[in-house]
Amino acid sequence: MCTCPAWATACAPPDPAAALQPSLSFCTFAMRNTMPFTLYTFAMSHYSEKIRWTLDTAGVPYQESVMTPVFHMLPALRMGRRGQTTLPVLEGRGQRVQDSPRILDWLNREGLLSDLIPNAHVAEVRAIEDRFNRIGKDVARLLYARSFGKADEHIVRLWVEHASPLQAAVIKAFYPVIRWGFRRKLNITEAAARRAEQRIGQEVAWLESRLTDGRTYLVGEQLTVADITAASLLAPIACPTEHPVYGDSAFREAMTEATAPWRHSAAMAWVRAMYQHRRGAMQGGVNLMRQAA
Ligand SMILES: N[C@@H](CCC(=O)N[C@@H](CS)C(=O)NCC(=O)O)C(=O)O
Repeated sequence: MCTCPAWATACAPPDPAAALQPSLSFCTFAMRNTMPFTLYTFAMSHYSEKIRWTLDTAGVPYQESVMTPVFHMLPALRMGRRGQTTLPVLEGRGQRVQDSPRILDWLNREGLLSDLIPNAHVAEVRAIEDRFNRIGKDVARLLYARSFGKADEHIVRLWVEHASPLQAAVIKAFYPVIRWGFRRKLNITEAAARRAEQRIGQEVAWLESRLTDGRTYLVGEQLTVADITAASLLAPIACPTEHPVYGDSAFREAMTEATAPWRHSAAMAWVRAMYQHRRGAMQGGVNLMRQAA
C-alpha cells in the first residue's frame, strides 16, 4: 500500500521503475534519494540475492526496490538497454547495469569489491561464479516445474507480496496465463526439468568434492564472490532460515519435491552454514518492505 504523502509524490523524480511500483513507501522514497545505489530485484530471485549479499558484505549503501513479475518487464528493458528483461539491475553513479556478472565487473572497476574478488584469485573466483551462474536458470526451472499445479497458492503469494493492489489483482486474475508464459520462457517441460536436475546434481557434486578437505571458503581463506554466488544460487534448494523467502516454512513445503534430492546433502549444509555465519543483515530494505506489506 502506498503511504507516500502527496508532497513527496509530487516532487519525486521521473523514474519509470518507480512509476510501475506504486507500493513503494515514503521511507523507500526518502532512502532512494539519499542512497547512492538502487538495486532492482525480485524478493525471491537468487541472482538478485547474489548482488544483494555482495553489496551487504562490501558495505555499499543501497536501497532495494522489489519488483513484481510481469510489471518488471518494461522497466527492466528500459534500464538494461540490452533487450533483456532480467533482474537484478543496479543503478548508481549515473549508470544502470543489468546482469549479475556485469554488475560485479562494474562494482569491481569502481574499486568496491577488492576484498570479495581478491587480486591473487580473480580467475578462480570468477570461474566458480560462472559455473554456479550457469545453473541458476536450472534451479528456477526445476522449482517451478515441480511446484506449478501443486503449490500455486504459495507462488501467487510470492509474486504479489510487493505488488500494489492493482498489480496484485492483475497477477491473481491472469495467473494461469502468466504461468503458461513462465513455462514457455523457462522451457519448463518434464524432459527439461530432468536435465536441470542432472546439471544441478553435477554442480552439487562438484561443490562437495571441493569441500572434502574441510575448507570453509571455496577459494583462499576469506569470503569471495565464489562463495556468495554458489550459496545464493543454491539457496532456493537449501532454504536457509535467514533468507526472507527461502527460509519461510511455507516455501520449504511448496518446493519440497524439487529440493528433495539434495535436502540433506553436505553441499546444502554448507550453504546453510554460509547463511548462518557469513550472510549478515540485508541492508537494502527487503525485510522492512516485507514487514510493511
Ligand atoms: N544472467 C542474469 C540472469 C538473471 C535472471 O535470470 N533473473 C531472473 C530472476 S531469478 C529474471 O529476471 N527473470 C524474469 C525475466 O527474465 O523477465 C544475471 O546473472 O543477472
